[in-house]
Amino acid sequence: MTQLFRQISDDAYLLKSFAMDYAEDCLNQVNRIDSISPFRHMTTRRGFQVSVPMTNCGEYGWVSDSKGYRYDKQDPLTKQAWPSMPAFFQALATTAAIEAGFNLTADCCLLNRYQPGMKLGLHRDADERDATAPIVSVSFGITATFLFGGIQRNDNIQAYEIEHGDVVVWGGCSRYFYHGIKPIKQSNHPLTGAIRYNLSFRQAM
Ligand code: MD3
Ligand code: FE
Repeated sequence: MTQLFRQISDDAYLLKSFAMDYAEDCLNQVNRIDSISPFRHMTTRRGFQVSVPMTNCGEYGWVSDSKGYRYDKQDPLTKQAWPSMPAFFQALATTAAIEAGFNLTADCCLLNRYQPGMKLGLHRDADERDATAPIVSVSFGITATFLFGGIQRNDNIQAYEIEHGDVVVWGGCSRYFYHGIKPIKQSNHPLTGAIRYNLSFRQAM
C-alpha cells in the first residue's frame, strides 16, 4: 500500500489512510463497545455538558464529572470495567506510533462520536501520567477540520482536513499543544452515515 506520511508540526505526523484496511473491523468494535459502555455526554466539574458523546475501551477510561477529569478503571455509568481493548487496536496504535518514531503501549482508547454541527473547543490533553508517550488518533466516517495551535492558547492555529482512515500521531512537544475540531459539516459516509468517529489511543497511567 502506498503510504502518505506528512509532518504537520514538530513531532506530529499525519499518516494518510493508514487505518483504511481496518475500518470495518474497527467500526464493528465501536458498536460492540457502545453496546457495553454506551456513548454519553459527560459533564464537567462546573456542571456543563461535553458536547461530543464519548466512551472508552481498555484498562482505563477518560472520564469527566462533578469531581473533574481523570482516568478511571471503572465506567461511572455501568459501574463495571470498560470494555476490553481488542488486540488489533493495540497493534494498530503501536505500529502507527513506530511509523512516526515513537513508542506506545496504549492502556486507554477514548472514542468520540461526532454528528454534523458538533465541535470540540480548543483544549490541551494533560491528564496522562507519562508525558513521553505519544497519542495516536484514528478517524473514521465523515471528514473533520482539525485545528492545531501551539503551547499557548493564542498561538497561531493551522487547520487540517482529517478523512476516513487517517491516523495522526502526536508526540514530543506537540503532545501538549492546543487543538480542537471545527463544527462538523453535514456529509455522508458509506460506512457511518452522517457520523465521524475518532479513536484516540493513550498511555493513561
Ligand atoms: C493533539 N479529540 O479527544 S484527535 C480528544 O478528533 C481530542 O476527536 C479530537 O482532541 C477528535 O482529546 C482530536 C485526538 C487528539 C488527542 C490528543 C492530542 C489530538 C491531540 C494531544 C495533543 C495534540
Ligand atoms: Fe484532545
